[in-house]
Amino acid sequence: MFKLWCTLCTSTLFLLFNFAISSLAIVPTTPPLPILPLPAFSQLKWQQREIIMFCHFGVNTFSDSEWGTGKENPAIFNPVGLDANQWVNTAVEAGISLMILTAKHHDGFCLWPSKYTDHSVKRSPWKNGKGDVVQEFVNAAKARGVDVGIYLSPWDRHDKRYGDDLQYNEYYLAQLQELLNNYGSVREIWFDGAKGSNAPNMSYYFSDWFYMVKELQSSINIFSDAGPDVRWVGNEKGFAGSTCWSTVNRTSLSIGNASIENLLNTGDPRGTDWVPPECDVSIRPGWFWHKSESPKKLSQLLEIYYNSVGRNCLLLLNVPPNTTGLISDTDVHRLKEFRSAIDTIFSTNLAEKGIVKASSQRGGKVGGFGPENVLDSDHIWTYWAPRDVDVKDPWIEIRGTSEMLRFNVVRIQEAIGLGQRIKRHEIYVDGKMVANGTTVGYKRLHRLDEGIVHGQVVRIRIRESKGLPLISSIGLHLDPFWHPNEQ
Ligand code: FUL
Repeated sequence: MFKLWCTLCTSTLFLLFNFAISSLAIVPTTPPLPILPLPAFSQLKWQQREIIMFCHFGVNTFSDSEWGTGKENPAIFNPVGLDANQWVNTAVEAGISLMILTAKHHDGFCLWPSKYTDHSVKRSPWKNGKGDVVQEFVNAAKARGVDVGIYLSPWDRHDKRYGDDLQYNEYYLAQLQELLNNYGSVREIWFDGAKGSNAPNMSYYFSDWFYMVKELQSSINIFSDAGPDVRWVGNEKGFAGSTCWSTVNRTSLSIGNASIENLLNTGDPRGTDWVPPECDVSIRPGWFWHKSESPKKLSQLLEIYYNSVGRNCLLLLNVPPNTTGLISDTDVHRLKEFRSAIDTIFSTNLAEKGIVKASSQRGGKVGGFGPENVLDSDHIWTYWAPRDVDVKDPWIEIRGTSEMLRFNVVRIQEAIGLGQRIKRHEIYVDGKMVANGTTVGYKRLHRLDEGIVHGQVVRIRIRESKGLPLISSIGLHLDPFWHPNEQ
């Protein structure tokens, strides 16, 4: 009897204990609802690459031109020292994870032995016509874990089928199938908008092309003036608009239409499609290598970086191989300098030394959306969110000493996985405004006009946003290369 009584008591206590624990258990606050449209998985991955590399290479490299006529003799193509590993190593050292090769430029010469034309490496002396630059490029990239992208120029100044809509579109689709079926995974395809006078009425069957691309490659992003996955930024200087939305209405875009360049540059806050911009620019004046040209100065590359990556864009930097088939030492050197400058500026976040506070926070201390989330290393899925009612003038600030908080660059990143939201923001140091702007997006960098500032409280005020602002990262950095008075 005593034994039964004891057992009953123990089980009752156990049940009571469990009940108490479960009623005390903290249920984490749920994330806020997204604001549509949202990036697709492959677009989010693309955005986090920040800098990718273009390689313009082909007969133009040997004829010292930018736009070949299509009449080039394939015999001029002879890069005797071609080493795609050297291209890829150069990219890896610059922190680049995706490289895009011009498999065919406007001159129509193919860097792979296409079945559908003889105007290719097949008829060149390089490797006795047995070479395949696309294959060497893909192999080298794979060996170093770098992803590949392909540029296949729609405009073709060589092929006789160009100008006949049916025949040329069939030819173009056949080449797309060769490139996307035979070389493994391709992460970006670049559809150029240029079109020349050799057949001004030629129509490209973009819908057929885009369907075919998506059928053949599951994680690819399609780039063109009009997306669908990545849009052109509207210029070749590497500069996005100071307002730059990843959103736009795809129905307002078309390929090769100069009148939409402003829209491409800024995007549209009311846009119903997520089509973020890519800033293509060359490290040299031309896209192809020319003996007489040299790479841009470090200060110019940094200017481009702040105006592209620092304005919610991806930077597609062209670094063209030379006639030997190598990236020139001057360019390798400049890229190293560029990477090391970016690391010097951004590897130290002075905000980490301070204390972070905000106007309010969603949820409690545990599992909530507190301001401390802006200082961790996840720049997408952990973020500060204010309370639902804190919509009027939410703010977040870093407090420290003025020795600690000495900086000339402010970095703000939105949690774009839940939509791009911020429309207007301001930055104050000890109550004085030092910078302001409109959009933030994945990353917004402000180089301060007045140079280095220091203070005890750095406050970021979100003056206008679509719904609640969600901030995933904040950085205060010291850029030793930034001398505003000398620019
Ligand atoms: C342009 C082309 O005409 C240039 O030659 C270059 O390839 C650039 C990236 O795109 O439209």
